[in-house]
Amino acid sequence: MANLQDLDKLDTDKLNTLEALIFDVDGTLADTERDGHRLAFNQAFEESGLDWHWDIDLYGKLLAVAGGKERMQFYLDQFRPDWPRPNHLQEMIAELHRAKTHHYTRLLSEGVIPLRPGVKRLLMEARQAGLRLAIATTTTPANVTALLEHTLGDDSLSWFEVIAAGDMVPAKKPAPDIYRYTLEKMALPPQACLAFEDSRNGLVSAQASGLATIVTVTDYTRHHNFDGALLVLDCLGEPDAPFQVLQGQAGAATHVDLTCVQYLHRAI
Ligand code: XBP
Ligand code: MG
Repeated sequence: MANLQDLDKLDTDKLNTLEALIFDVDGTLADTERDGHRLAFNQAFEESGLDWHWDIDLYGKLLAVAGGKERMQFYLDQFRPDWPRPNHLQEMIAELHRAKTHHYTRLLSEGVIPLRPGVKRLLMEARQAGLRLAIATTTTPANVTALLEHTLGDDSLSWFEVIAAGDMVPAKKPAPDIYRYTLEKMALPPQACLAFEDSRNGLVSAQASGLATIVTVTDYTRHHNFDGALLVLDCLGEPDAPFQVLQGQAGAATHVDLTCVQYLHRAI
C-alpha cells in the first residue's frame, strides 16, 4: 500500500512531467528574417512602385514590432511621417502583406532558408519519445506550412498538435495570447511544457503565459534582454557541434537533446 508521501510524490511527479515542447518559428526553427521576410517585403514594395526599402540595419529596428502588417504601420509611423497616407491605408497594407507572403513562400520553396542546427534532430527525438509538439508564432499560417513542408516534408505538419499563428489571436507577441491559445488547445498547464524562442518579444510572451523558455539567439536578437529565460544559447547544437551557453546552466549537456530538456524541465 503506497503511503501518503508516495501519493503526494506521484501527484507532484505528474504535474512536473514534461509533456510538450512549444516552438516559435521565425528565428527559432529557422533564421528567416534577414534573408527571407526582409527580401519578401522589399520585393512587394518594389513591385508596388513604392520607394520603401528595408536594408538589414533598418529591418533590425523594425523587428521591435511583431507581425508584418503591424511592422509596416510602425515603419510609416516611426520612419516615414511625411509619406502621404492614402485614405485606404489599411487595405493597402493588407494587400502589400499578401504580396509579401507570396514572395516569402516562394523563397522558402526555393530552399533559401534551412532549419537551424539541432532543430530537426530535436523534433525527431521528441516525437520518438512521445513528447507532444506545438507551434506558437506571430507569422502568417501559410509561412509555417511552407517552411515545414520545404524543410521537413509534407507530413511534418501533422507532427504538431497545434499550429497557432498570426491573426488567430487578437494581440501578437509580446502579448501572451498565442501561447495561452496553444496551451488551451492542448489542455496542458504551462508547468508541463517548455517553450523555444529567439527574441525578447517571444520570451516575454511565453513567460507571461507561465512557460519556462529556452532561447536560441540570432544575429538580430543576440543583444536582447533575456532575463528570466531558463537558458540562452547560440543554437540548439549537434553532437558534433556543441552549443555555446550565453546565459543560464546547461549541466553536462553540449547540445539540446531529450536528456537536456528533461534536466532543464526539472530545474524549473
Ligand atoms: C516573427 C514575426 C513575424 C515575421 C513576419 O514571428 O514577428 O511577423 O517577422 O511574418 P515569430 P508575417 O518569431 O513569432 O515566429 O509577415 O507573416 O507577420
Ligand atoms: Mg521568433
